Amino acid sequence: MNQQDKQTTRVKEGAFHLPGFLSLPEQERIASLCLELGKNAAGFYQPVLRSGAKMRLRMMCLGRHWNAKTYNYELHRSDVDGLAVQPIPATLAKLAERAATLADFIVRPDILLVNWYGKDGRLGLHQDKDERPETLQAGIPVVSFSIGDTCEFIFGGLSRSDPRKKIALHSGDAFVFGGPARLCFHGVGRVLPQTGPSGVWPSGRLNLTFRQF
Ligand code: MD3
Ligand code: FE
Repeated sequence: MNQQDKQTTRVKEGAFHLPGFLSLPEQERIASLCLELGKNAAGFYQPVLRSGAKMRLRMMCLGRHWNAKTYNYELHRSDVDGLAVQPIPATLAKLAERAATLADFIVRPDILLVNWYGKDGRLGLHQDKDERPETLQAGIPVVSFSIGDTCEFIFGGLSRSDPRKKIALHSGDAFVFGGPARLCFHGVGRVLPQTGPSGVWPSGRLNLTFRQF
């Protein structure tokens, strides 16, 4: 079965779920690339928020670094170790552009946040609004790839108190959030241990979010 035969589910206006977008070989390739980059000096770290709370995940930013203290993007990791960020591999950016196209969006990703959730990994309800105002206003999408263990993805509306839905994100799934859904609240609930394809990711869940600054 090729990608043309797979479905693109519109979850709400501007929000698209592409189950099985990544083939198993693509997942393996992305996983090993992220593992390699993650071992470098400017690799994975555990972000500490301005509240002093540690985020319940390991993060690695490519292209630009998301500063967990200021919520700004920068070229050096000034809240971590001052190291320069590593570039986004062009092959990965191209894959994200292809996913966006299937949802009728155009994006040129220049930021890639790689999140590694362990078995107790979580990400509280939030909006992604630290990119340029022009990007947000134009509704240029965020593209996400999930690899490894399944998680419970939570997404709501434009207000924190809006009703939420839960969707299971499986290894190989892509999600595209743009247009009127670009500023929807979302988060990650439970990660379901040992649910990923064997031998692809060491443990837990890997998530890649491609963004345009
Ligand atoms: C909805 N990551 O890195 S990906 C994040 O699974 C983030 O690691 C989650 O939220 C994760 O900021 C969710 C799906 C996703 C990504 C971006 C969005 C959903 C989104 C942007 C706007 C609305
Ligand atoms: Fe987010």
